[in-house]
Amino acid sequence: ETYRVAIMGATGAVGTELLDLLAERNFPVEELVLLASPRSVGRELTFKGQSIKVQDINQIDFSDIDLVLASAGGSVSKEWAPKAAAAGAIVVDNSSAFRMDPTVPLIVPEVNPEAVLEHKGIIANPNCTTILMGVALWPLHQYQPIERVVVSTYQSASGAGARAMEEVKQQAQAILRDEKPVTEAFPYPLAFNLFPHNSPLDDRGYCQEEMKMVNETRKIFGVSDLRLSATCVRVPVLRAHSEAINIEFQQPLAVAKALELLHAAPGIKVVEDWDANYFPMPMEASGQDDVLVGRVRTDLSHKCGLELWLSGDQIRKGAALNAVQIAELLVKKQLLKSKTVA
Ligand code: A2P
Ligand code: 11C
Repeated sequence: ETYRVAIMGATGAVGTELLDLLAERNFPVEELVLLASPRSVGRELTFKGQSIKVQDINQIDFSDIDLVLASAGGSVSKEWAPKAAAAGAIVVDNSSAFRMDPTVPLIVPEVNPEAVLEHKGIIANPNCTTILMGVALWPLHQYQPIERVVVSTYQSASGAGARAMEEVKQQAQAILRDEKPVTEAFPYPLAFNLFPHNSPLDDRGYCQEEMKMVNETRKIFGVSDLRLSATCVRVPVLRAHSEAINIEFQQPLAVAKALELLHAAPGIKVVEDWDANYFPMPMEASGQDDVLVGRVRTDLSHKCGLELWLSGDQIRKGAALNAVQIAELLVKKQLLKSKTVA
């Protein structure tokens, strides 16, 4: 069975990666429909050597589409995902619009694949930092339940989209020429700088990105009172996010056991060479499917604590790859139906 697939936001950083992943993983595509804003209409993108024109989302009849992979931002998803689902398509939505909706499954396939059975037309893809952390914590949590997590993130420009990645490169060039860096996508210069994630702050002082890590992880893990505190920071890295994670378990977990669990877990590559001081780096994580995890050590301040460090490709596992894996799960569970098959 092959499917009519639409990519919403096909011209963006995640959209173009979705296109590559569908080809690379040989997803059973019958027809690929590329959607973006009216700005991009007529642009051509390549899928398996074939050139496809980008169409205006306003001109599309979703009743012909089986699967929508959406990555055009929250407001576009809020408007279009329910319409596409009402027309009988299944929407895997990369935006934050529906993640905390109790009727919408929020899925990391390595963690809670069974949630796919509950879908009612829309499935949410978690925030990138949540996905990367979830992949690393879940195998440990299943063996030794987690009591509390404290995480600090080092987030690349790619999390803010294609234009933001371009902006950092231009800022770096401007600074090297002793010129003033231009800021449009970001509120402050990011090249040769860093700043706390600039999503809106709540009255306790946490930004939205930090609360996504708290609330989404609770939902995905099915632990509604999981104790987690995050500090999210944007760093001048082009692609791939990193995270320093302090985990307090209910009982002590030996480093050797944690490493054994991480080695055996899907979606993880353990990267550590202590003699060489070599651990996960965003530059090496870029383009890889696995989350790179290393520097696993006992927290010297707590007998039930472990410290670890990870880097993962924000555009791949943090967004596009996770969405395609959800689509593959739908196919595997025979939940995706082709409308063209009688
Ligand atoms: P466009 O390139 O036409 O602006 P990124 O996250 O890299 O910034 O990408 C955002 C994606 O969402 C792009 O493909 C962008 O298309 C698309 N997009 C943004 N606004 C809209 C809109 N109002 N309707 C449809 N697609 C949109
Ligand atoms: C960032 N995680 O790196 C954000 C971008 O909820 O999907 C994606 C926001 C989201 O800034």
